[in-house]
Amino acid sequence: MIQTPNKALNEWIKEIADMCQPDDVYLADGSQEEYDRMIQICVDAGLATPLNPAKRPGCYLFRSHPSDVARAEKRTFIASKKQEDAGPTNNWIDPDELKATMRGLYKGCMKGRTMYVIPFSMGPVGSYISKIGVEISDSPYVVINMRIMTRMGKAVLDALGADGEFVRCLHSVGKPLGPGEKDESWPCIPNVDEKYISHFPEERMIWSIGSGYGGNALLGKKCFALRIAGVQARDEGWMAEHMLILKLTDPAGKVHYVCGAFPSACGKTNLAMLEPTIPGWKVETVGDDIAWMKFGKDGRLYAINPEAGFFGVVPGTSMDSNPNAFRQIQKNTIFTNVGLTDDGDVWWEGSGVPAPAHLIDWKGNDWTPDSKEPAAHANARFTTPAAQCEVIAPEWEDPAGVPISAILIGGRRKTTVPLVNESTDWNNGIFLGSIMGSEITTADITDKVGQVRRDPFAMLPFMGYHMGDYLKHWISIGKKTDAGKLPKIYFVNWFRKNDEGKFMWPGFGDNSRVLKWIMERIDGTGKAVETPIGNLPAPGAIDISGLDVTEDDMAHLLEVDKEAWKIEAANIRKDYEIYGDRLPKELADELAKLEKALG
Ligand code: SAT
Ligand code: MN
Repeated sequence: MIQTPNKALNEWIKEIADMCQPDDVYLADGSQEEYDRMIQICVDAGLATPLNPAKRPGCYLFRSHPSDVARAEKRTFIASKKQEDAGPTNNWIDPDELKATMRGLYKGCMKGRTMYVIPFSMGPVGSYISKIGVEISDSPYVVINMRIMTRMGKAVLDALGADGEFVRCLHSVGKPLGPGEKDESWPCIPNVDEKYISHFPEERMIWSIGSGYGGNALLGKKCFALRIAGVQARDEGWMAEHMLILKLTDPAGKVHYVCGAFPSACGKTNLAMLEPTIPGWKVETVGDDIAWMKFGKDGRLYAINPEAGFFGVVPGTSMDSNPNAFRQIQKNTIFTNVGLTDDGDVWWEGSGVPAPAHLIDWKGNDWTPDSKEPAAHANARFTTPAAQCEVIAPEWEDPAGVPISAILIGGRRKTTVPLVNESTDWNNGIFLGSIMGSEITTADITDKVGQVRRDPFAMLPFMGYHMGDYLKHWISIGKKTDAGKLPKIYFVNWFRKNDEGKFMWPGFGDNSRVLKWIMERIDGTGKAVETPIGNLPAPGAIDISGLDVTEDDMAHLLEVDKEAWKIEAANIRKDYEIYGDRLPKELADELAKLEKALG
């Protein structure tokens, strides 16, 4: 059995090996040589295809099992000791019962496979904001991806030392091999109802089986860095949030750092790497998905990106939507579930590159532009090192983190919510965070049209505890420092539509115009008007020079429709019922204030 300097880790490795019965146990060192070897294992097994090095050097394509293409939300469990602590938005199973079930599934599940032990750090190794985890997995795909997405290997083990603490992350694809048997394709448990992605918050432990994909298998990401870290953050007085981090520099060279929480499919990665359309402004990227924030000695909140890579959605990534990501994934990138062209390159819908006459689609079938099915799965992903992003901020790995001036929050709202709205104070900002979400668009469910699927701070799928307690935690964070040192919270909506159903705001690089106003507000020069919902840009305060948006459109984008907000407030009151007596009083007060202001 392998030995590490950490006694608790050694005991855990032995316990898991006894249960899962792998043929081999291997301790990952995080080296390039090891990464190359793991890829070769996948290539030799027929699980990975090397791409043409003249077109995409260092790039590989994986095709997952068609059943195993995204996070399995309904199979994601928060197994807190008490059901009420998981809250109304999570799936709960009693932890003893769940462990008994899963031990049954784990028994012998790694037969015929190697068990990889993967020490990793979320955040720069040794930063006071960082935390260590160890993932045990039987998937070389996981080893490869974890090396890109986290700091992984020997340096982490050294930092862990003899008695350091770590989060236990156990993962298996759930497909043991018989003697001489080989994988014929991506191994997993195809039946979704037999997959488990389980969290034991009190024990800071994650158990996952049956899926090899993304957030189900790369346990450092949503499972640890949001769900388990969320519980740690609550207990330790910091924040683990589903937020991008960007650095904004104005023409005079003044710098602000901004976090942003958006549900999936709202362009978070695009915003993190935005190319401003206003002259002299610059955006650089610190993170595209997760922010961990702690108070610095000066009483401000400092954020780190706990990840080391980007695991982004490929379809729709183009020179128009995200030129930085488009360039970044030209090399040293793992692609999962995109099309393979005949000349050994990859292709996907929304790339801006004309479709080739023939390719092999994500399912491994012949594909032509006449095919009915897309070439790439809608949730196809790239895994790419953050360090090779052309606009990565030089301080993105600063162990001290970066001081946050503003937090953006927002969803996809075609009505009601204006382009940008400044909260009046911290608790008002939390109120706006608690009501964010996207409209239910399935037009045929008529009684739901206009209703909003609330996704507080874009954390709905990533909560490790009771959502009401989470909002309470936000409120308690606001009491830990002077109000003036807290980031200002801005509610944004890039997705407002006009009466003809057309988007009114161009979005993408032009979102820099909204960022500019926000910076001006923080610096005390931006003009605003007070409204019942918050402070909105005064007429003319948003720079629309050179933009094809009329003053009329701007007025519409910045209108506060009182009647619509009255309906919204009534809906919020209904939606708040799920919290029961765990709704923080401060938020009930904010809602009452809004209702009063609307008259
Ligand atoms: O699969 S991940 O959880 O890593 C990405 C996502 O679904 O948001
Ligand atoms: Mn995300």
